[in-house]
Amino acid sequence: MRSAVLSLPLLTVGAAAQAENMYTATATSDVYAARATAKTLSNTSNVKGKAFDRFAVIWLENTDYDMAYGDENLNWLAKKGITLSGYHAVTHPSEPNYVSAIGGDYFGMQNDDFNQIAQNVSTVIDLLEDKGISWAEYQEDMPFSGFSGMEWLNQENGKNDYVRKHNPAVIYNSAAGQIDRLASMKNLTMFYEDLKNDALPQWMFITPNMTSDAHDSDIQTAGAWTRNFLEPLLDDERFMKNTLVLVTFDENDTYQVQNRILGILLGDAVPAELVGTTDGNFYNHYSEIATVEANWDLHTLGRFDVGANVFKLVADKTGDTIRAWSGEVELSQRYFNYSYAGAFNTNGGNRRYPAPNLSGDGTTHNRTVLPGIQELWKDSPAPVYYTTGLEIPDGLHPPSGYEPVQ
Ligand SMILES: *[C@@H]1O[C@H](CO)[C@@H](O)[C@H](O)[C@H]1NC(C)=O
Ligand SMILES: *[C@@H]1O[C@H](CO)[C@@H](O)[C@H](O)[C@H]1NC(C)=O
Ligand SMILES: *[C@@H]1O[C@H](CO)[C@@H](O)[C@H](O)[C@H]1NC(C)=O
Ligand SMILES: *[C@@H]1O[C@H](CO)[C@@H](O)[C@H](O)[C@H]1NC(C)=O
Ligand SMILES: *[C@@H]1O[C@H](CO)[C@@H](O)[C@H](O)[C@H]1NC(C)=O
Ligand SMILES: *[C@@H]1O[C@H](CO)[C@@H](O)[C@H](O)[C@H]1NC(C)=O
Ligand SMILES: *[C@@H]1O[C@H](CO)[C@@H](O)[C@H](O)[C@H]1NC(C)=O
Ligand SMILES: CC(=O)N[C@H]1CO[C@H](CO)[C@@H](O)[C@@H]1O
Repeated sequence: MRSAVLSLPLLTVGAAAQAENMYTATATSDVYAARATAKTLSNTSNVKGKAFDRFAVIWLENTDYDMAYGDENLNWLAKKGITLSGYHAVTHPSEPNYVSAIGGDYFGMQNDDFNQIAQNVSTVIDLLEDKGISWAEYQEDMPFSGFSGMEWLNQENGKNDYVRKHNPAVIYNSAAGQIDRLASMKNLTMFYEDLKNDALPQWMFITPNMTSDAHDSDIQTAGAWTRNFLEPLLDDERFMKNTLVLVTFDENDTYQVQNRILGILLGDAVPAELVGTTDGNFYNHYSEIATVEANWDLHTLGRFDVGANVFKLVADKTGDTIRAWSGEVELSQRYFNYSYAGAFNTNGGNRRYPAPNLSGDGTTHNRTVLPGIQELWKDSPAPVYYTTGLEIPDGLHPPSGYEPVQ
């Protein structure tokens, strides 16, 4: 299937349309029963990129920039790569940040609820599959591949382990609505299985459990987990195949200060002369999509991915222009700590999904919107609020018509 977006409505009104609701049960007996039959896929591919051939993202939780940078183990990792000192989250709390990192918007979300984003909204998964690039998620302690329930507790001590709000793909029905895509949302046991079989994909999103990622613990625990996970992989040829690793956070911890977070780029795709350096350019979660688009010449989603800066080490090879923040309101006065209105804003306000901006951006790059997305949205009368600029809205500076309700 080249364009999943386009073919979906034709295929799925029957069985597969329910796929996103098939594995939502959280009772222990339901989980064990589903685990026995759920499908697991390990797709691989080898599509050359301009700056890297594999992208692995690890997200930690709720830590202010200085706290993260001050952690001994994260600092050790930072010295092996590039420190991103201008990386910002897009809002609070967790879930909308995860959602933004693959879909190019958070659609007004200001909660961690059981949200399901409409099937006609695409993610980076559509863009990757369109070019035959394999992908997977690895969610620590997810009980089985494709589990879509709210949470799964540690069966020994009852503590939080896996949570849906930290699994971006499962929240989008365009991903969770297909069995083969659910089968690529796996746990960390499967990461080690895939590593052993030399069957890791080219794009992966890794979420440690609620203790490992600092959510229920502290930055020392998360730093130690991350180093413990990555250190052996840095010398593992099954993992390092011109690989770029991004370690970052969903959001800053202090809601009243700027939502700046630590980003660390490392891996064998980082040129030797950049190891130990700092890149202070403005990035946000949308840069994760833009960087992948630039690297593999993907189409775009036509949302905030289009204007986002591509990480400089990649932009240097793709010809993308890095821009500085030039909004009417200067960056130091932007907090990104509060969501505008939209489909998932439970405080009210305009609930309409905005349409993607279908005109390509010939000013900063020449990528075009995925043809399947163009086809679906070309006649849509829905408002468009996506510019091609770096400057994105937030609750205090909302898109016109999407002012938040307190
Ligand atoms: C991980 O997922 C696999 C595949 O669904 C499942 O068989 C296994 O039991 C899961 N592992 C853990 C630790 O939950
Ligand atoms: C989280 O993962 C770690 C290992 O990465 C494990 O030791 C721990 O038991 C898991 N769950 C909890 C609740 O800590
Ligand atoms: C897996 O690979 C097959 C064959 O290349 C492809 O049709 C399918 O879209 C891929 N699925 C995922 C989830 O990557
Ligand atoms: C966002 O930050 C500003 C500046 O510190 C503060 O006035 C405002 O209360 C914060 N908003 C929320 C929702 O935390
Ligand atoms: C986009 O393509 C047009 C036409 O080929 C060209 O003039 C323009 O310079 C390109 N823009 C960028 C940023 O590459
Ligand atoms: C996309 O889905 C939403 C929610 O079902 C719907 O309101 C909207 O009209 C759809 N847009 C298009 C272009 O199909
Ligand atoms: C959509 O993108 C084009 C550039 O490609 C831009 O000129 C236009 O202003 C954008 N639309 C909105 C609503 O920002
Ligand atoms: C701009 C920035 O990094 N924001 C802040 C995140 O929170 C801590 C305060 O707890 C600040 O020190 C950071 O500067």
